[in-house]
Amino acid sequence: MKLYDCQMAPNPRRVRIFIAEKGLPLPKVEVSILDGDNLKPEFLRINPRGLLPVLELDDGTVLDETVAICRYLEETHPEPNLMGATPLERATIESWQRHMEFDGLQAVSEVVRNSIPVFSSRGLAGTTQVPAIPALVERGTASMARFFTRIEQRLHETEFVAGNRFTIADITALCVIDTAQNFVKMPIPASNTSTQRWYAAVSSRPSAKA
Ligand SMILES: N[C@@H](CCC(=O)N[C@@H](CS)C(=O)NCC(=O)O)C(=O)O
Repeated sequence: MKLYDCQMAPNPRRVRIFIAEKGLPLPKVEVSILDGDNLKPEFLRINPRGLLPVLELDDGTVLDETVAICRYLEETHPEPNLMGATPLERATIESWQRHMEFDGLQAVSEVVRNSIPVFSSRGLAGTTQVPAIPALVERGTASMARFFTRIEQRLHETEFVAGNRFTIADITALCVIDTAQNFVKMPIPASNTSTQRWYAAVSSRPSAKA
């Protein structure tokens, strides 16, 4: 098994953190999105959409989509559980995981894709070349403000995003927040003390270095 990875990108990092939490040794092949290596024929033969991460199994089967890869790893390596142990817990974690994607990942991607010069002709991730639309930065910034408000409300009530333990929903949220901070200088608002408390806890886990 090997992971086609990109160190600087949030979706591959979600899988790296997931793998680190599981304690799995997994060889990685770095594909540079900034250099456009994901759009070259060698990688498009592996994933025609030109997107990362991709997990290649030993028999040559290729899995794309972050959550599909995590689902496969969860079922083949069940401990520690990161996606739910009972029907209700699985549904709850899935729900929060989707909130983090819709409210957070989509919002920060909109800001990053439409404001960073390297993506000026790559407004969409992957093979379709469209120009960035600077006006979308405003919408993405408003969405990020909503994300910060919603996650603060949630973390005021619960220790972790999906409840009382660390799950895939925390991994997604951490990757959203680090991308916002590192790429477009949108840190957690200082007054959001519950999010700050949660961030200190999850980012000090060894897996966060992945
Ligand atoms: N829904 C996909 C999204 C994958 C995706 O957008 N990956 C980004 C990196 S975070 C990418 O490959 N971008 C390629 C590009 O910008 O050309 C997943 O979760 O795997």
